[in-house]
Amino acid sequence: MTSYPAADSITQSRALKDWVDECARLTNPDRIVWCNGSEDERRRLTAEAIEAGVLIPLNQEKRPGCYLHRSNPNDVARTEEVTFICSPTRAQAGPTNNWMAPGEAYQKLGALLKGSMKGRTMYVIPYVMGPLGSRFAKVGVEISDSIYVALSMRIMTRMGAAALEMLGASDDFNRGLHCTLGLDPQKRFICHFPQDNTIWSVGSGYGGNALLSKKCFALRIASWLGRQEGWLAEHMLILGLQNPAGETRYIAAAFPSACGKTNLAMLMPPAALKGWKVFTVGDDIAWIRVGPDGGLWATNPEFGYFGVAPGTSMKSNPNAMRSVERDALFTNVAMTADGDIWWEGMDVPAPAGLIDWRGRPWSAASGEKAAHPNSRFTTPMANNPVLSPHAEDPQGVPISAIIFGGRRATTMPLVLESRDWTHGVYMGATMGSETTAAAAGQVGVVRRDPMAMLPFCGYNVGDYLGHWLEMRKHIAKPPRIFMVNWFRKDAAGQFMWPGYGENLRVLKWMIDRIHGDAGARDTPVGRVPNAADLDLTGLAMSAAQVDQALAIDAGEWKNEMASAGEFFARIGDTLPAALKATHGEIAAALGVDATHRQAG
Ligand code: OXD
Ligand code: MN
Repeated sequence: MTSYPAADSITQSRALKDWVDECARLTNPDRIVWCNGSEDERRRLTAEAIEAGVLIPLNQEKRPGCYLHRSNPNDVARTEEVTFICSPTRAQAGPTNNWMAPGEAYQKLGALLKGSMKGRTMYVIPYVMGPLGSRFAKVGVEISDSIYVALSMRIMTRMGAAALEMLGASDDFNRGLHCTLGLDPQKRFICHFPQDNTIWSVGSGYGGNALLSKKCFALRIASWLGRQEGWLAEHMLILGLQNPAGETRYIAAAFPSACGKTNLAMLMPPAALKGWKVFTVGDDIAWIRVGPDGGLWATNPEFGYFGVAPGTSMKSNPNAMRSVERDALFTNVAMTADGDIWWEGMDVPAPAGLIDWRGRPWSAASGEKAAHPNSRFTTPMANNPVLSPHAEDPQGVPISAIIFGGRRATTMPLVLESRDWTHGVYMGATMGSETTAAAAGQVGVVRRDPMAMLPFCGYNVGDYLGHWLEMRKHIAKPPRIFMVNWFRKDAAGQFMWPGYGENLRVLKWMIDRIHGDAGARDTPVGRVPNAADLDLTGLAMSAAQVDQALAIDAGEWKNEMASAGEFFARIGDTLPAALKATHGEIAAALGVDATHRQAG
């Protein structure tokens, strides 16, 4: 088998060379290609991907540098049911993760990987997560037989020579081995070995399963590294909020998928709030550390966005639309007759001659979606017109507020401020989001999703919550913690709050609270503004309507406490006592019985 270039000429890391050799012996590729991240390389790989039918060139006049990829229709989303945390014991993975013993996982996937790259090219993809030269930054290397992965990793991470330079002769890097295995769902396994800083992912080419830098390394493995090393890896956007006087505060916010995270990260301020600006630091992941000032500082470890396309429009998120005008890879969107892109919710009528995400002519009469509901764009963050000037700051940005949020038709007010750090961690621990049943008009089934990390926490969720509480001892200046809900509905099933840009009014209240300039009332579940405490300038809503969105309903909260209590019972022994105590205190203040029903 040949290697371009020879490993010895490209890296000083003995450990890296040995590991690449080991993977090559296992998978037996025809060729090994070390990626250097250059523009020349991008052009060459793109040409090869077009030749192989992996990428389809889009209209280069309308969308320069943009290409379409159509995935195997069986491979369009993350597959939580075959995602495993392979820690030495089941207890270390905890009650919310699938677990496989490390020996069993290496053996099972090893058998699938044996000779799996015969006749194929093995790409060695070195990358850095976090700004170069930053104490946040970490090196990973992904080995993959997918040219789509190699090209996507160049967008999503700082990929190539810079990573090998940062690695030097060290053996400290995440080892990610990925093989498509003919995209056979029977051979699909996403296995994480936190103790080995290793990921083995087989049988899928979908971003969340195959771009190992993202969910696999920057969240699952990094959450575990963060616990060992005293920092946090979180499923959070980071935004900068600049007031009319030019002062900027930074906010980190955790939401489950499909709750408007990318929209919030790129928010367009409403015209009525003159002089306010929002800048994006990150749209999905935050690595958070205690800074020299005793506050929390955060960075976005990624270099690009992997966003959901449907629903993105010039109305809902013009900055995202501008971010995909050039150099973007689209996956499973529809293609227009003139080689442009289209998806549902783009706010442009479906043009005639549309080709659907599977490559078939589409007509509205088919009743099918033209773009897959989880179709995506992968685009460099540098394309974002409101990218924060501090997105690449090696120090990260100082965090003034942490927000947790979900999609809740009932119960959760527009905004709620925690009393202190422990109460804030409790809010994050019990946060939930409604399943699609809510969309059908019924009260949805609430899936508890602590800190939006349920599918992404690389170790026992109880220990993870303990780590959050433990962090407080090292933070002299803790940020305030809030809960938000943009999705509350009235009795007629209408959203109570307009959302999108208007959410800035809620963020502004938070910043004012931090400066001591805004009012709030105490309730058993936290502090809530009255309508009069929010800046409602130019908002087409009465104060009474806003108060309705802010209301705390004792009956609804009774159910909420029971449901949160059930989740706590499921966590079991590792649930920190302080959170159990907070639960009891809130229940007592509400006058409800907080007894945890035993799980199972
Ligand atoms: C997600 C994503 O699934 O960011 O959360 O892709
Ligand atoms: Mn995400």
